[in-house]
Amino acid sequence: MKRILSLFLTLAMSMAVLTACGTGGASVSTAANAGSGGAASGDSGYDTLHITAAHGAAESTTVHKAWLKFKELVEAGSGGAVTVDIYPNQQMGGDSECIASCQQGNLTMDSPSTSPLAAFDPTMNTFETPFLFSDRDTVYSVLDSDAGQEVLDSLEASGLKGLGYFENGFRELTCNKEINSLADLKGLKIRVMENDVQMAMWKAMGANPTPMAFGDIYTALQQKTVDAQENPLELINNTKFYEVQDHVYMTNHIYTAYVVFMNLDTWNSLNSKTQDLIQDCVKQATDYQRGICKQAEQDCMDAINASGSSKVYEVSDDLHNEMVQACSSVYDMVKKLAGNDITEKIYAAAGFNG
Ligand code: TK8
Repeated sequence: MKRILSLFLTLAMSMAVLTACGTGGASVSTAANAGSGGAASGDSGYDTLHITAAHGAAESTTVHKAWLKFKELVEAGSGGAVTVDIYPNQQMGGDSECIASCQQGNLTMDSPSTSPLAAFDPTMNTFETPFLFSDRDTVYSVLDSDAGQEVLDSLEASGLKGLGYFENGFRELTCNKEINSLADLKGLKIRVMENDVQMAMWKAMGANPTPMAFGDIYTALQQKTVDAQENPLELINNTKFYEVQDHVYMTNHIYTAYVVFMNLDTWNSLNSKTQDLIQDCVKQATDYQRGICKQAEQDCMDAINASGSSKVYEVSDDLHNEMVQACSSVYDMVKKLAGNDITEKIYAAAGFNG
């Protein structure tokens, strides 16, 4: 059903673009015309651009609120020359489909997790390092560092302009059995993101991981195709995974960022005034989300605990140490996939000895 809807939306958008451009240009952007004096830039000096943006999370999440903030700021800042339509909840397809759509110019902007993006740009694998970050302040300082910018810039080789990082969050394990030691993970059928490092780390911990798109998780848990999954509290709550899982363990085994990007041709067709505004609005939306996500996470924890279907538990230091130890076997893989140089820079910025 979602596929059909997404196909319909894509078709509807393409029609709208063709009508708007009148040139048959394939890009969603009308900016190419604007640059060559075709579409009105107006008195404001901003290019005319209609942005279609997609992401995979529910409308109640802070990443959706960040997108709404971006829309509000960029539309107001450009005096209406730049407009934004946001499609949440995998309406435009799963992460991998949306990344490909953005590369092809059928979507203007997207914000997938780093993990599925790594199949398009292996540099992203630096962020798949388990236990790389222990707190949000370190996360933000690394994402905002020169090394964080270098990872964003690497997207250009894939036809994408990296603009910033929204937050998905620290990931927690959910399952129906009690987990007290690493031995309890043995053979656990767990859904993981479509990423080689994620697969390897769960195997290293003794589990039996299956890669799967985000949109298929709830049904897979319900039908017991898998017994467990892992995601940040916001998604566990807002996608209602707690309804079909008894326990949430605060493993914090990885921090996932959402990477915000634009189709590179569209970006390159914009004048610098428009580019600067878009970049600045992504930055402001990022700051806005950072200001609300900690409280949102707490609220999600409270909601899960109050649900009567699931409870949130801290993990013991012993279990944490066992997990860290087992996962250390994937650091070499990360360096090989992402590149040693950039990985060393990210590790240094994070104060991490991988
Ligand atoms: C949303 C996904 C999600 C991710 C996952 O489309 O797949 O588990 O955490 O946020 O990107």
